[in-house]
Order: sequence, then C-alpha cells, then structure tokens
Amino acid sequence: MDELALEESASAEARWKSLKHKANWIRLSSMTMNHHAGLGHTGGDLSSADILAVLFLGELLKIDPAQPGWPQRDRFILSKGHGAAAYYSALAARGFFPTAQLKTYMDPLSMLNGHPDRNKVSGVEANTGPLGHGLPVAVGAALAARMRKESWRVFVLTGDGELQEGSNWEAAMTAQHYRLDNLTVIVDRNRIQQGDFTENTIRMEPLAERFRAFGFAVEEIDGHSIPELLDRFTHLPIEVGKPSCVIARTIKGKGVSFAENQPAWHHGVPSKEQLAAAAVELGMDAAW
Ligand SMILES: Cc1ncc(C[n+]2csc(CCOP(=O)(O)OP(=O)(O)O)c2C)c(N)n1
Ligand SMILES: [Mg+2]
Repeated sequence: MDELALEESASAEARWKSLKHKANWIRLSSMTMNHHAGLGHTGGDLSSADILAVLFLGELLKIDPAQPGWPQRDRFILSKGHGAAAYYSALAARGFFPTAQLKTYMDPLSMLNGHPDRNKVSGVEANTGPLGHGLPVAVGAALAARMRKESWRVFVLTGDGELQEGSNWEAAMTAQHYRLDNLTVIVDRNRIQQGDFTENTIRMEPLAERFRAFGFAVEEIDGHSIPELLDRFTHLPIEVGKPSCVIARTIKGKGVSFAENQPAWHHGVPSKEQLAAAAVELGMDAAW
C-alpha cells in the first residue's frame, strides 16, 4: 500500500471507530432515559443504534438542525415509534435540541413523549407509535418529491414484527407502482417482537424474497457493522427505478449482554445496577 492509501484506510478506520462510539452513546443514553422514565423499549433502542448513528451522525442524511424545515432535506421516519429514546438521542447528538432535554423523556410536560410527535420535536417528520404507519407516510413523501421533481430522499426504519401489519404491504405495492427509487426502507431485523421471536409468532421469512416480489431491490447487511451500513447508505438506490429495502440483521438488546436476544427486554427497563453494568460494557462512565 502506498502512503496515501495507508492514510485513507487509517482515516476510514478512525471514522468507523468514532461512529461505533457514537452508537454506543445512543445505547447508553436511551437506557438512561428508560431508567429515569421507568418505561421504554430498551431492546429495540439497542438494536437500531448503529443504523441511527450512521444515518444521523455519519452525515448521510441531508439534514440541517439549524433549519429543520429546509424543503430540500432528506426525510427520515422512525416507523417503529416505540424506539423513541434511541431516536431522540440521535437527534440531540446531531444538534436538533440540547442533550440536557433527554432527561425529561416521558415527563408529563416534556416534548419527548414515549412516541415521537412532529409537532413537538425538531427533526421529527411523522408521528408514529401505532405500528404500520411509517411506510405508508414515507411512500407519500417519496411520491411528493417525485411529483415536485425534487431530489430529496425518504428513509423509513421499521421493526420486523411491525411488518406483520398489512398496511406495509399496501404501501409497498404503491412504492413499486410509482417506481419510487428515492425511497429506502430499512428493516431492523432483530427477529424479536413483543413477547416472543417473530418466527414463533407470525413467520416473516423469506422476508427478502417477499420484498423482491413486491418490486423492491433488496440487500441484507449486518446492521451492527458500521462499514457495511456506511457503504450501503452511500450507494442508493440499490437499483435505479426500484424502491430499496435494506434488511439490517440485528440483535435485539445489542451491546448489553444481559439484554441481548431476550424477548423480555422488548420493554425491559434497566435498574440502577443494570444501567451501571451496561455503562461498563458500552465503554463509558455515563451518557450525560
Ligand atoms: C398497531 C400496533 N399494535 C401493537 C402495538 C404495541 N407494540 C409496540 S412495539 C410492538 C412490537 C414491535 O416489534 P418490532 O416491530 O419487531 O420492533 P422492535 O423489535 O424493533 O422493537 C408492539 C406489538 C403498537 N405500537 N401498534
Ligand atoms: Mg423486532
């Protein structure tokens, strides 16, 4: 390797390391929020942290916290609205509001409700929480860009259990009909929903084939690999003329050993001792 190539690979590795650290910060921040609130959805916060870190803190979304309503911005919709703590942490880290507000999560008068509200929180594009609504809204937003001949893109992050809602498949049919290649659906494929594993509840496989049959270009990646996430989101659409679907293979509870792959941690809330143990595993004293 020549010197320039060596320098480039060192800087790529430094970027990956920094984004992994930011993802772990999102993890610890959301666990701290859930601990203070006494409520929350820890498992899904932890599974989506790398995806959110790459999109929001890897500068992949064209957004500007100083002008949250900038018409040309990319739109990101958290369809799995119960993952709000991780989402708010990413928005705060990106500068949409002060990190100090995170500790008000779910307080009676806080803007940071248990599910995101676009009328209250800067950077939130759609009110979500009832599962199965984000993709339909995202399809409408992508179609709006197309009709206006605008180049902004739409990203929507769904849960995997969430895809059992039929509204997703109506929206998917519409997306392929209009050839919305400005739309990217990211599936947090952690294989657990509320109460049990997805495959014990309503089988989701073959998920990639299903999206392909609905006219999407599909790629499965490791949803905890910063380089894979960066590479995929830098090269969109997957195929010109088709909506993209990125199935991100994740682990529910990722990064915190006692929460990993445990259905009970879907809405498990960490105790003070568990929060301290998580901080050690995530490599920091405290998020804030
Ligand atoms: C329409 C609707 N039904 C039920 C719920 C309750 N609920 C909240 S989260 C959840 C499970 C979601 O699982 P999944 O989509 O796999 O999310 P993740 O694993 O990423 O947390 C359920 C059933 C809801 N929010 N909306
Ligand atoms: Mg799931």
